[in-house]
Amino acid sequence: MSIKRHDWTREEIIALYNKPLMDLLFEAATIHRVNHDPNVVQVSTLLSIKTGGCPEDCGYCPQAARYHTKVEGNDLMGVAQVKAQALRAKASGSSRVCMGAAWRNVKDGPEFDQVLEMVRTINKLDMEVCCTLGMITENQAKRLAEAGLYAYNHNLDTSEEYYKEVISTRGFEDRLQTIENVRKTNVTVCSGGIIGMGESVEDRAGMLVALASLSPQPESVPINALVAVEGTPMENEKPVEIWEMIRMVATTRIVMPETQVRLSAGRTQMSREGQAMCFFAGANSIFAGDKLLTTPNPDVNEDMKMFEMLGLVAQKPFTKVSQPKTVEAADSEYAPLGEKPKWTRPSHKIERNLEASGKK
Ligand code: SAM
Ligand code: DTB
Ligand code: SF4
Repeated sequence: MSIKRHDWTREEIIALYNKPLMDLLFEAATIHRVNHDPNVVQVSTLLSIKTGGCPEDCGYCPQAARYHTKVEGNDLMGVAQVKAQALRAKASGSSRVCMGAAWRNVKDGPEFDQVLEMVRTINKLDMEVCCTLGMITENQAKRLAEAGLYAYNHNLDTSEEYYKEVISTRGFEDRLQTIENVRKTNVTVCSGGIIGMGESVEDRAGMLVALASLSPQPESVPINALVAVEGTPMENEKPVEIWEMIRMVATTRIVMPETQVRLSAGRTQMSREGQAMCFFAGANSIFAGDKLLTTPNPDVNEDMKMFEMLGLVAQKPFTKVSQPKTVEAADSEYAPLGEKPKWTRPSHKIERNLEASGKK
């Protein structure tokens, strides 16, 4: 029943997604219970360590410099500030800190060295550390691993076909390459996507085919509902219905039975009942804290009440994979290579992106 398959077809996944809801829920919940404790939910806290001013044109993103959003950009945070925030997250019950930077890719130099120090600092607090910094090379993945990184987040976001309607400054294959680079280390892979960007059910299934066919499958898969931010090309997308979220979570659970499925962006629009159905359908992770990267997230106390009401408990750190060791900068085995990899720049035209950037 919960045999892990890497050869799911798009048609099979569409058929699952469109099943009568009660059948879909029952199948997903059954698989969930075989592979996980259904009353345990992993809690991550996001921290935007470098906000805004990003050169990419991701159509959903309020941090892309070219769109006229209200996001105020910030330089890279200091290590002490990151430590203070991590301690707060730990005190409020988070087992993981996920640090996000509005970068296209990582460049070797003092800023990356500073991020490595943040990783060391948080790992020493006995919390799982995740980073999402854009594209990285194998050498950079190894340096992150050596610092004690637990997970790297790099979303496929949607199907390969629809990706071309969302982003023109990089290709889908770059995303896969970064995931492959992370896989050359012991760092776990976190990769998922967004629903509600105007994509079809076929595209949602296409993304799940791509994720499920990775071998090994990602250890965690965030499912985000688009947060339609004013000024982005997707500002007028209609909100994702709760039923779509439940179906997407359940389908993800069935095709990736062992992964942690994360109920990610979009929870402010979901009722407790809706979220409870997502947990029943196999979601077993959330982002907690009143902010995601730049947009609001439910209040921590409200989430605590929800956990109490549902009898859910927060997962302890390093439950699934043991804690990595931290090697100090002075003892590092890897020197920065200063590589300039040739990530693709397809630069095809996406009308709504051009319109929103006012460059048409
Ligand atoms: N710059 C890096 C990158 O793109 O890989 C890391 C940060 S980026 C903000 C991380 C992820 O946040 C994106 O891949 C996307 O899935 C998600 N995201 C960004 N804006 C979003 C939005 N408005 N709604 C939902 N998810 C969003
Ligand atoms: C993920 O899949 N979702 C998070 C995290 N990984 C980095 C980010 C959501 C961002 C939502 C929009 C914002 O707050 O800027
Ligand atoms: Fe930049 Fe990441 Fe936002 Fe794309 S999703 S614009 S790469 S911060």
